[in-house]
Amino acid sequence: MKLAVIGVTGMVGEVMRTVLEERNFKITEFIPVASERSVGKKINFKNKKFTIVSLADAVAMKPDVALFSAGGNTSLEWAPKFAEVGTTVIDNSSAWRMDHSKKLIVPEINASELSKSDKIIANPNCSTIQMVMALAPLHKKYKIKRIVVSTYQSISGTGVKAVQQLENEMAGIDGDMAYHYPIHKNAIPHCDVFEENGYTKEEMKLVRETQKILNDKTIAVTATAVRIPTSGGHSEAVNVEFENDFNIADVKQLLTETDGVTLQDNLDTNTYPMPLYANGKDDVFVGRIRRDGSQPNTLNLWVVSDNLRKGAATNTVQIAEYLVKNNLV
Ligand code: 11C
Repeated sequence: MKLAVIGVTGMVGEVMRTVLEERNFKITEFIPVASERSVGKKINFKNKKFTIVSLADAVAMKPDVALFSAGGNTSLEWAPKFAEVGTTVIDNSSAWRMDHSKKLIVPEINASELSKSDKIIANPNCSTIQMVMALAPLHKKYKIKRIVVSTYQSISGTGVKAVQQLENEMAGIDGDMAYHYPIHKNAIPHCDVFEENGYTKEEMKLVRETQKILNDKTIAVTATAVRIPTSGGHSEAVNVEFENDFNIADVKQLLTETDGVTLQDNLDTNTYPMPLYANGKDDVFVGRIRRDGSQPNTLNLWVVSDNLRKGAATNTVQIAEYLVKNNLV
């Protein structure tokens, strides 16, 4: 397995290296790729040093799989060039997610859609992944009618500039701003750019990607995405209305049995998910499960996950693992 990581020096690229190491993903040749200014520099992977190469050089090396996390424009331009030489691209940007010819994959939910002919595979947005991980088993059993979600998103989702902004603000240092406003002691209801309809792109990803992954256009979704000064993961307050009634014990049992989901829900011990404790973990944590008494068949949940792990790097690596395990590359 010749594996390239595109955007290897970025925040997600770094976590991809860690996750590949932790999961002992079998690689015969590792090809680290980054922007021109990093080409020639060394990076560490599995206790060895590797030299960063350019995108063009990486295409010429014809990797079996390329994990992309270098932004939408790089993916749009370069993923097809890799696909043309036979590489299977797993792309972490938003570039291909809503393209009808591309699959949008969360392995625990819909990896079985994949075939050998999928040469560009899209990895969903972090806030979508953690929400559908919690909702997919419930959708199967009770059928979702409508989701109302509010997110509390980590600054690491914006990138290193935002992490630096918060550090500067906490230290009282003037510096570059990733956001229009201070993030320290603040909550900014603005993740990604605004669309014509008044929602942000991040909010619309929750709508469109959820329908695509759960393969059900009838699911109504409305979202408010908010950036908060935390770094360990995204949190989501999810209100979900089902066609069919449920009982809370069954919901908890179902989530306990779901791969990749950890139930943290014990009011007696003040147990519920929080980003501080999800940080560095691969699971999606679910708690505060309770019936919404204001209308029938409706449930409230609190969902937390490390946005750089299951929200990005881990999900991407899991897709690669699935391809290998099923002889699809
Ligand atoms: C955020 N979810 O937290 C974004 C980061 O579409 O892959 C990832 C953006 C994307 O701001």
